[in-house]
Amino acid sequence: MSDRSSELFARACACIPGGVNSPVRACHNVDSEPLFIREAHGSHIVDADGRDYVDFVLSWGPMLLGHDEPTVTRAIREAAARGTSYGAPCAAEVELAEAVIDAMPSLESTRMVNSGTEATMSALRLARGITKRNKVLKFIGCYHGHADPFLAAAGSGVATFSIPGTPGVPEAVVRDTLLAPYNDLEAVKAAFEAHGDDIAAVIVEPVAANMGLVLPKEGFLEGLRDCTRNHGALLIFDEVITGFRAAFGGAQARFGIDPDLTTFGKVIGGGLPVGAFGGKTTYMDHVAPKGEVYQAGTLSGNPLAMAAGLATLRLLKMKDYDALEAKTRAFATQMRDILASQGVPVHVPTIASMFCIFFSENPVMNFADAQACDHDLFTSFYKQMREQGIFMAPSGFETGMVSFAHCDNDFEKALDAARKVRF
Ligand code: KE4
Repeated sequence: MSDRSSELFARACACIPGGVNSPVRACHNVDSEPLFIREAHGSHIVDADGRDYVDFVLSWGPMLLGHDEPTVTRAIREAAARGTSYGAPCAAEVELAEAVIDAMPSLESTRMVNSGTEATMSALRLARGITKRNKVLKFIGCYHGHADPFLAAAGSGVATFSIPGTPGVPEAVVRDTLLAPYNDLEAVKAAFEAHGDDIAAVIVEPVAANMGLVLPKEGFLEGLRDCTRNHGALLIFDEVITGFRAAFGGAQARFGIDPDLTTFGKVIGGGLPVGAFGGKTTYMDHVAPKGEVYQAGTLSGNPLAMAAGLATLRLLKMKDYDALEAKTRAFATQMRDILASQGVPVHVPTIASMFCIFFSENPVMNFADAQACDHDLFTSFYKQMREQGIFMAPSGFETGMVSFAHCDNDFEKALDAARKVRF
């Protein structure tokens, strides 16, 4: 544990709950204290003691171009020189909306918000407002931000009503939240058989990245599309992570699915607070002030955030996603081989620029499988990698991220570190 980070963490714990502004950063899942970061450039971050790390967290997704990308940083500086917030529309809001719509096959209209949570919360309200139905079906282990309806834990049985996933969420709120195991179409069909006429929406991470990385089974996403269409429910793709990362056009382009609504975050802000929800105008025209479904935000469309997002998307549009996927796949394969050679059970799923390390005999297809992994082994792996200058997501239920700034030396350093890990 570095000295300056320890000192800052002690101070932070005296004035911020748990010493962090978002729980996962506290590193409780890996029995560690958080590193405090001083700066970040490209594929590297530097902690408060000046120690350098290869970064495979990338701020949980936004930094797909790498940190401190010169064009993005310049765009933010230039926007800041024109004032930081107007409370009135500006051209950059239009340009970013046009860029998101241009990239995403299903979008005709989009509304900017300030986080992924706001995006999914607003998309659910919109779906309920349009359909006049109350229930939402989500998948166990998928995370859609911390709005009450999504903080539901599985009750008994499959695809049944939920119980509050945390204190503070009223039972009344999650009474309308149905849960099913990810990749389990039969459970979804059962839910629609039982409640189909009151299900407003199904919300799904088209590639699940909050239970570790779990890929959709063949036909799963297509099945959701058919089921929702047949029962008059909306299909919401939560692309907060996969948007602009699974492909430039997101998972919807990669898998050829046409969701009714899509939510975004992370990458579209280039590291500044931006979220968005969007879809066909037939749905989005219900959003106030055009329609009657209320949604608002003081800093929505903030000019600095728009400038960062716009510069980011313009650069990403020119990037070679296939090359990045090939690099990530090669890295994940070598990582798996190295860990397997040490006699531990390991699976390293990967897609696009994402990967994760499951210490498990069996493939992971849902949250129950992810829970059954050996998380003690993950903790030991995390600590030893961090000691060697490799910054990984501090939980076996998160996903590793690679940026366009990662170079062969970064991958080699991480693989070398893995060779030195002892279980
Ligand atoms: P935010 O409100 O944190 O911007 O986005 C919520 C969200 C929505 N949907 C998906 C698929 C997400 O992954 C997230 C947030 N992701 C987590 C990391 N897996 C954020 C990290 C954190 O909570 O600090």
